Amino acid sequence: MTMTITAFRDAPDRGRGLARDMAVRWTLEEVGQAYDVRLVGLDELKRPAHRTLQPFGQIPTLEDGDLTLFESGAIVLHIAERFGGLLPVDRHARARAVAWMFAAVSTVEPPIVERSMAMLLERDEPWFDARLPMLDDRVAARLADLSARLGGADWLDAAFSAGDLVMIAVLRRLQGAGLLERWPNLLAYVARGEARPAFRRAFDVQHAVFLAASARG
Ligand code: GTB
Repeated sequence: MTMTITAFRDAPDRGRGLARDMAVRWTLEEVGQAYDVRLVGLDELKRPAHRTLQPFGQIPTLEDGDLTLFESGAIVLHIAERFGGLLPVDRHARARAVAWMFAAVSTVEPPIVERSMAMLLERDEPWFDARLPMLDDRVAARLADLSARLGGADWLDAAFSAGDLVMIAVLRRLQGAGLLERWPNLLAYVARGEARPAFRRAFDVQHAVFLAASARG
């Protein structure tokens, strides 16, 4: 049975693939699984019907037969475990790939989200200019450590894995922030991920949703 995911009908990122359905789409493309997408309007997110799938009224979700899942990281892990190619067979390497997934969502992403939320909601506050450098520093501290660990390697732990996929999806949220540019190896790492055919396919499909919505006006 074809899996179904949910994504925004009207993407607030204007089709840049920054919302969290992108990691799920990319994962499905990497493992070669066709999927259906149910587009959800912002007004539908907090309704009971959607909350049965996602208790916090957010996207993405996954329906895979009898299984309904929320949390993009858990969804990526489920797909990567079910189909081959994104998690190493070696037990230790597999555990390390999962650790990188957790590192992406629980260590690297929080300061990035905090900064994005401040940019979105606090720009007009009188203290914003004083707060921004502190938010930048918190993101930069994570990026510096990640850059040091990646060094000159292509991927975080030998072959490309779900750990890289989630990490790159997280780093992409820094687009336009002018922070990633301080670490050329991280810029190249993100570009390497974005050059993967599976990424391109996932990106184009979600971008088409934005283009169709724009055409409707
Ligand atoms: N931890 C959850 C997961 O990983 O699945 C978080 C899910 C989440 O944050 N979903 C967001 C959502 O549904 C969309 S992705 N928000 C609506 C709500 O909470 O009411 C976050 C996102 C939104 C917009 C941009 N953007 O415009 O660039 C980027 C990322």
